[in-house]
Amino acid sequence: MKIAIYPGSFDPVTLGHLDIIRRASVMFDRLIVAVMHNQNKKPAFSAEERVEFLKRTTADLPNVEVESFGGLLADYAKQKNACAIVKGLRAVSDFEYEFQMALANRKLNPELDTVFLMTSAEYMYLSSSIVKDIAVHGGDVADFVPEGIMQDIVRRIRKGE
Ligand code: COD
Repeated sequence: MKIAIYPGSFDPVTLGHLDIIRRASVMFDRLIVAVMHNQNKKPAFSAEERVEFLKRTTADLPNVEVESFGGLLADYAKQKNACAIVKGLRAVSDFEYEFQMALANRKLNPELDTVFLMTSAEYMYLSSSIVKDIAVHGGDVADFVPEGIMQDIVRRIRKGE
């Protein structure tokens, strides 16, 4: 069984993330979407909230699971018996950072390869930070986040709860 992990902050999940999840889910037998800690980012949503948004958004994908993990991705992949990490690439600016992480992860776990999926053109500019910025200033995020969780994201960001 080919198991892959799609790790990220998902703070919150966007249509760009969902596009990668859908495309990766047909490439592997099991896809584990892992909400993890990025030491360079301070999340706006708790890990539990991010997992819940992702679970609701991927409920129609039977081979996709969502979990959170607080440690090293390379260890988590070993624990889950995963053969690959899935990452999305939007632009050249993503490449350097992702390249560095892919090599570090393979050094930590030599059996682990990283598979990069190119963004779909319509989501090239899209990030969780842009969604939060638009929502906090009262803009419409309907084209950027999955429909089923949009209201919850907006309510939560505007109230700052
Ligand atoms: N289109 C395509 N792909 C996209 C889009 C889009 N519009 N938006 C985001 N993506 C991709 C990103 O390129 C990334 O691959 C993935 O989706 C998740 O994105 P984010 O922004 O939610 O997540 P990041 O980049 O903050 O995630 C970083 C990790 C949490 C994966 C990283 O910090 C990590 O591995 N942490 C665990 C600790 C660890 O092992 N550290 C050592 C790493 S070498």
